[in-house]
Amino acid sequence: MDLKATSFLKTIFLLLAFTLPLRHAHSLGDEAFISKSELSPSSLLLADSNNTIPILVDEADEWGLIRAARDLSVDFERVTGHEAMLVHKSNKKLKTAIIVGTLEKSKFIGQLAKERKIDVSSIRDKWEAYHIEIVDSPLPHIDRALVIAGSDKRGAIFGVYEVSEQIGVSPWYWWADAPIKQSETLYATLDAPIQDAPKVKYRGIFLNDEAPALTGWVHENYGDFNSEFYVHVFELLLRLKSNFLWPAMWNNAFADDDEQNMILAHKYGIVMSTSHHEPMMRADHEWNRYGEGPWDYARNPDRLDEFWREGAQRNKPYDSIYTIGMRGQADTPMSETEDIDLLEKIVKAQREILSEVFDDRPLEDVPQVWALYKEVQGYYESGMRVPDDVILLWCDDNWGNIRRLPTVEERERSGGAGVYYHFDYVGGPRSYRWINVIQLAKIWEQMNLAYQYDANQIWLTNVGDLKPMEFPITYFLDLAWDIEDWPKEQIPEYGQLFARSIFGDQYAAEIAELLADYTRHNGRRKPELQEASTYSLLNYREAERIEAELIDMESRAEALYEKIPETAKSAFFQLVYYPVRASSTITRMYIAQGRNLLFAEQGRASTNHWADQVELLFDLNKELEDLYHGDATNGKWNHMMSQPRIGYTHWNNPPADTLPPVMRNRPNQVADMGVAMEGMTAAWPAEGNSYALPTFTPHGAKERYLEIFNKGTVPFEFTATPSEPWVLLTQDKGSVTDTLRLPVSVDWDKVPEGKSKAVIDVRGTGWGSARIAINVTNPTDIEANGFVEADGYISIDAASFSRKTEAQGISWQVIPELGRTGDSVSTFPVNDFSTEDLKDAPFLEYDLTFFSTGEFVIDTLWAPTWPIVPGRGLRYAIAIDDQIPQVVDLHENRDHSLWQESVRNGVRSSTSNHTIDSPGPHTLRIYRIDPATTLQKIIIDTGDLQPSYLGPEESDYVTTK
Ligand code: REL
Repeated sequence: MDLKATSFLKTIFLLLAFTLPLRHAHSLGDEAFISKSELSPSSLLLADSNNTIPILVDEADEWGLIRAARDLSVDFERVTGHEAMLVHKSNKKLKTAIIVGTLEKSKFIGQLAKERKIDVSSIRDKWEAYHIEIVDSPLPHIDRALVIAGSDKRGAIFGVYEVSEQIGVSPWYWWADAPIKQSETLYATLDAPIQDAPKVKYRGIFLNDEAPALTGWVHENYGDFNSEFYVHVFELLLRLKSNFLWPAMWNNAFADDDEQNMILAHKYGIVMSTSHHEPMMRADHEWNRYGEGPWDYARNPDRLDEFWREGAQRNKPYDSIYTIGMRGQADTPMSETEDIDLLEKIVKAQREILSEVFDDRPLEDVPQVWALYKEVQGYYESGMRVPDDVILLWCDDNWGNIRRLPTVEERERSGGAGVYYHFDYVGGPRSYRWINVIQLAKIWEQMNLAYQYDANQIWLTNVGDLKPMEFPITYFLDLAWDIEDWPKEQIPEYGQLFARSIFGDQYAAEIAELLADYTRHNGRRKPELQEASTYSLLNYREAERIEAELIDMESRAEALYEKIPETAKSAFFQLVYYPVRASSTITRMYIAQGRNLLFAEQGRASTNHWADQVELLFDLNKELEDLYHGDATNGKWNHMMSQPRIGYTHWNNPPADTLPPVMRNRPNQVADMGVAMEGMTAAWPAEGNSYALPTFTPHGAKERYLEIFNKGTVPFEFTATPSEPWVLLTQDKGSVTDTLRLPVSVDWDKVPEGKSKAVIDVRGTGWGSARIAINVTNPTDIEANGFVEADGYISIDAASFSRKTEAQGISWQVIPELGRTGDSVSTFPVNDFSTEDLKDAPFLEYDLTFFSTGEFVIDTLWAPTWPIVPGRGLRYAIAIDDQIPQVVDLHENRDHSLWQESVRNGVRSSTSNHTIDSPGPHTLRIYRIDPATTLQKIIIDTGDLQPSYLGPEESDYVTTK
């Protein structure tokens, strides 16, 4: 090949390189550009056993960037043992360097750009963008450099922390003691530049509901919520590529408590604001400290104006977003009635203050936000408006379901919109403040809606005490950075990437499973809402199954804890072991309480054993907390898990965990038989009862059980005799000390066709015998196809559809891991259109086989999503076969108690009635009408559906082909 041809190819390559879409780096993804070994000859050595590459940063550059570069230099020491020297001038000794700077303030970056050694045209003027590239001969005396250029201060800082994470320092190295991934050598390998920039402008957290846990810890370590504490928060946020904070406000006033709080936030690069009910950068508590007269604009406008003016003046030098509007103090409505005139007057006054204070810039350049929280959204819906340049902050219902998103017209507003979300909440129907109860998939489902409807100016989430929310915080902020990098199909993988980023490859898959399992479990029903009767002890072996899942989850966590290297144990405890074991302990305690109460009613001697179990598990909850506060974390996180979570009786937590009430009895020194059976509270012998096991059908439960138990303390012998040869028992006699579970099944080869009856006669102590009826239905002549009716129901996981039909470019798609029992389905792309004409609607089909006929209720379980668009519901249509589809609006009845029920249960149930007049195969169709309807489960009651929390497990699926 001649020289000309090579240079032609090179030109083509360069052209291609610059027209290719930007490569994005996301630390958890697969675009790693730093490795421990030299991956290619063009790799740049960053560190070996003797030296670490120096970091060159212009002294004139941003203070916050120089500070972050210093973090990077220390991070190198953490990883390699050698700090990277921070230098401000290029000199002969350098040879190679990491050059860090902003486009505007770094003379080094400026020179590189000017000499076209880096092409930063596509990040210039962008918000928080960065460019990373290996450059040959970047500056005199330097042969090669890893260049990190930022379009602005934070862009450069994020580039620096991207490198930090890739060399082996997790953003959680301090806040969760994530182990440093030590390495003697480090190389950068990039064959093309990496450029990245966020999709959401302000991405942050709200430290809230912060006592007793965070407050106890802060007081012990820092005395107060001062700058010594806050610098740790700022650093964490920047490492997570976040830029925005609502500070702790329960007993504090960020700017007033310590002058350095605000100064350092600004210098670090954090944009501060105050929560939805704290206007004009003034904390609620500042009014308690300095305010005169009532917090009431109608009566006290002058003093309030003055108070707010001081806030604006104080914050003028600092990056801030001004909350405008007014609510009552401490998160209460401003007044009993909507006083729109007054609120408009308040906003007008606040904006006047801002334009006077910020007389050097147009008012639209002073970021302002109006939070449409709780009753304030009502003001908006009743017609109140603020000027277009104000960001509208739409809020969730405090339970992770966004109430409303911008309409097409609202999306035209110049200020745009954002979302205030919750991982933690104090309020009704019940506070949840202790542990992480948030599924990643739920965050994705909701924040994807926010993204699609352009609520992308602010994404803010209430994280309570910050710990133990590390996992969902990371995900939320990664989605905020660029949700397009994280499609729903990657939800399961994210857990693995998160685990890998902290614990390395070896156990990532197992850890991810544990993270998914415990969050699914807590998402089913938050620990604070659980009680003895949550999971059914009688039906579908629900409590037993959940208990088995939990025990299995705990033993996996236990086994991993043993294997995890010493250096990672504390992090593992905080991020995995504690949340798994502590969450499991609560549920197991309530299941034990359920057994205790049931067994007391049945008179079992084992009642006391289950009372002891409740107490043991209650104590274990405290022991785990003590471990978190002490030995497992070397005492670093004392107080952090001190939030009470057991013994709620109304929305607010009890002052301390309170032992659930248990029953105790005093068994006699005799032998005294009782017989309980699956599905029944009453146990033989109890007055006025007849005893039967649930009906056996070929596609139903394969096995049922009797429990022969002792009411006294002396063992006894029993016999169990079935009346028919097709009733199978695993034993027909034996001895019982405490409880003996006797499985019962039927021999389908011998059962007659149609309906049959039998009896099991159980004889033990005392007079007479327990006679338990066995009913069997063995239908014939029906060839089953699809989900088969059995035990009086058909139960289907929504994602197990038999077919789906797309229409008008919209289709039903699976959202993995969303929901209480499996995956969910929703329609994509999310858009503004409802499919009013069902001919144009995408639909799902489920093949079913009924053995019975009649009027059946179909209960569909949906994510508790809000209709999002004003004046519209959340509709679907449902039909069996060619019956006329019924249109159902999930929000037809907007009764508050229904909403409460839906957030307690984590699903919104919706029912429709259908007539099945012939047995055999049928097809159920579910049509999309409105966007954002997300289906989890379908339960058809064909006459014998029993109460349970999650509904029966999925029915048998039979294929005829
Ligand atoms: O979750 C919320 O947004 C509210 O409960 C809090 O912001 C509220 O202001 C509360 O902490 C105290 O007043």
